[in-house]
Amino acid sequence: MKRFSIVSIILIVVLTVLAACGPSAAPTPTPTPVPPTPTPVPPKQPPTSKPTEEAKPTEAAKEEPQLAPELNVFNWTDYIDEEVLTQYEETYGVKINYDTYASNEELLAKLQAGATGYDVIFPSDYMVTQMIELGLLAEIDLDNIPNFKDVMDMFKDPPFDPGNKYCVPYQWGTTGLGYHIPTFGDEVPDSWAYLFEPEYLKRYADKGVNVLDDQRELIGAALKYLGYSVNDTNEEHLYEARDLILKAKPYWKTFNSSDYDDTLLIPGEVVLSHGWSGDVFVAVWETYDEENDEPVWWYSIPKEGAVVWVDNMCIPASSTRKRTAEHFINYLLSPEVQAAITNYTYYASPSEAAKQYIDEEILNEPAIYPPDEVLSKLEWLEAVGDALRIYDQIWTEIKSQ
Ligand code: SPD
Repeated sequence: MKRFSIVSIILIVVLTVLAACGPSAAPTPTPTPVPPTPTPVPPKQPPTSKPTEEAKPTEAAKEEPQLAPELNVFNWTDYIDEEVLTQYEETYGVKINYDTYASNEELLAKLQAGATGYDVIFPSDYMVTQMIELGLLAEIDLDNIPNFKDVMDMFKDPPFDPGNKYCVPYQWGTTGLGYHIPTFGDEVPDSWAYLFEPEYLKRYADKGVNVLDDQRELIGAALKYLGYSVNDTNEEHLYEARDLILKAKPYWKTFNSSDYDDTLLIPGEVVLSHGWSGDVFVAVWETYDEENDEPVWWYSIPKEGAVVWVDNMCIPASSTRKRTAEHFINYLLSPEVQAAITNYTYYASPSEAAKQYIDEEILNEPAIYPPDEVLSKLEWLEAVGDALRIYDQIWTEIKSQ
């Protein structure tokens, strides 16, 4: 729990007292440009004890539906403040078994290989479509998710899941370039050329370049640079994207989308990284030069356009604890919990009501909450139907050469 520090523990104690005062008791944001402190989850009632192997329900749980004793949750790497899980276990007596993955394709492969134990998963937009088509998701009962009312309109009734029949949103963000300011100086890597053009790469590749180990994201970035849609299904265009990637690949040090912020950006193992907004902002705040009051890392959205995405909370068709899964999903969607997650992940929350609890530095950061004029240049990844076969084949070529 890297961003959960002593400061947070003090804040928990303060918030436990302040929680009784209602929403106005939200923590005061720290002044710009000091990196935001995480907002611990205001408990429904003072924490009782540390979670044990068999968590015991508290008084709050008595008004709740019959809940299963445990829940198996499978989420992206480093995508939650673990205090949120502890709080749920202590309040409702449900033990959370938490496991992580690094890409949509890894999640899909696990489910297709017959993994049946999971109760809550977090696929992105296009992967929701694929999973619905494959019959891998259970329908969700929105009546059991009252916090869905706080979801912003832009995330309701999405094209990849009409009527939110299967999923509700968890967190959203963009995909761009994280760059090391001391290396680039006044120059802002504002184009995908910085990732794909050998003429550019030659200047800094010896200091390390990372790309996301994610087939739709990497092929999508190459397509976008070539002037095509990130969802292009034209075979010729896809081969052009493959060739661009293969020419750039010798200059790349790593393919990493799981812990690149911690293991590559923060320690300075690379100076440029294809990355997701929140992960790059972890590096921005963790390396912030407080003495000179300036960041060491920053994030740019390339001028050719990029991907905007939303990860979603869904229940696999094989889950046997659907009602408890919905209860947990509703908890994760509550305004205070959404804010605690965003204050930890630096990804934007789809909950309008969470905004009052989100640190102002995050809420007012256009690279995290992009304004409409930026959003209008971005593209959502969509399922590509039969062309997925070509994407898979190209990805195998890219990874094996
Ligand atoms: N460290 C958590 C990252 C989660 C990012 N999900 C992004 C999916 C975009 N296709």
